[in-house]
Amino acid sequence: MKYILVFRNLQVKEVKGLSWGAAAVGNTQWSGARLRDILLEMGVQSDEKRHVIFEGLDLDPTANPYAASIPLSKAMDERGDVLLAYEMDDKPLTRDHGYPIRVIVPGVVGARNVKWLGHIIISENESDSHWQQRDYKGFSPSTDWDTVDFSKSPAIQNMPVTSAICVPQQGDNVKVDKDGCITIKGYAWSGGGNKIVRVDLTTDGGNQWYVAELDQEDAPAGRHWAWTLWTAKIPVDINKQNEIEIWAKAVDSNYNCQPESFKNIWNLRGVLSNAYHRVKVNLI
Ligand SMILES: Nc1nc2c(c(=O)[nH]1)N[C@H]1C(S)=C(S)[C@@H](COP(=O)(O)O)O[C@H]1N2
Ligand SMILES: [Mo]
Repeated sequence: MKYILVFRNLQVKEVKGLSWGAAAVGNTQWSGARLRDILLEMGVQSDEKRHVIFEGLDLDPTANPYAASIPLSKAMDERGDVLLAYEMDDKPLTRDHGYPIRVIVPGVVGARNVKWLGHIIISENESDSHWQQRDYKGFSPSTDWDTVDFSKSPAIQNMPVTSAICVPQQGDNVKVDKDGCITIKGYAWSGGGNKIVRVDLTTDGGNQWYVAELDQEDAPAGRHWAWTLWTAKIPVDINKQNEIEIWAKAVDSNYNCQPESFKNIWNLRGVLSNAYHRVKVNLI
C-alpha cells in the first residue's frame, strides 16, 4: 500500500503556514495491519455518523497530544485501505516516520496520518484537536485572520488533484536535443484514490498543449493511492525564445483538473494549493 503527502507553496501573497514548495512529497510502500480488521475483531460496526480519532504520543506545549480523526466509514471501508503501519519499505518505521506504529489513511491529507500512535477512539464527534478544528481547512481567498470562522469549513480529508514538474527546475539551463526537443519529468497525484488519467504541458501559456507519458501502478479503480510519474518530450524553438515557462496540469479519473491560478484559490493557511505548476528555464 502506498500513499503520498502533497502540499504546495503559493507565490501570491503570504500565508500563515509552511512554505512546502512542490517537494514536500513522499511515495513509499507501507506494511501493517488493516485498521478495519482490528475494529471488526473488536466488534465495531460501521456507520455513517461516527469517527475514529487517532492520538499520537507526542505532546504540544500545552500538553495535548497530536490528534486527528477520519470518518468511521473510511476506516471500515474494505476498499479504503486504512493501515496501522509498522513497516516502511519492508523495514521497521524510523522514528521520524512514526515508530513503532503510525496510521496510513491513503488518499487523505498527511495531517490525518497520525504517527507514534497512542490511542484509537471511536467517537460520535470528530477530533477536537487544533489540527482537526482550527487548521487544515480551506476558505475563500477573501477570508483573512480577522474574519475566519474555522467552524464554517469541513476538515480536509481527501486531497485535490495536483502535479509538479521536477526536471528541469526553476532557472535551469536546459540543453535542447538535436531534434529540437526538451525532456520534462514530474509527478502527479490525486486524493481519494482517484487515478491520474492525463498530464498536459505547455510552454507558450496554453496555446499548444502536449500530453505526457504516464508511469503508474496498475491499481483497482478508486484505489490509486500512489503517485504517477510522467515524462514528456516537447518541441521548442530556441531561435524564437530562449527563456520559456513550462506549465503542467493533471487530470484525474473524475475529470477534475488543476485550477490555472493560485490567486483564485489562495487561502490563509496555504493549504490545497494545487494550481498549475510553472517553471521558468533558459534554453541553451
Ligand atoms: N503524532 C503526530 N502525527 C503526525 C504529525 C504530528 O505532528 N504528530 N504531523 C502530521 C502531519 S501534518 C503530516 S504532513 C505527516 C507527516 O508525515 P511524514 O513525517 O511521514 O512525512 O504526519 C502527520 N502525523
Ligand atoms: Mo502536514
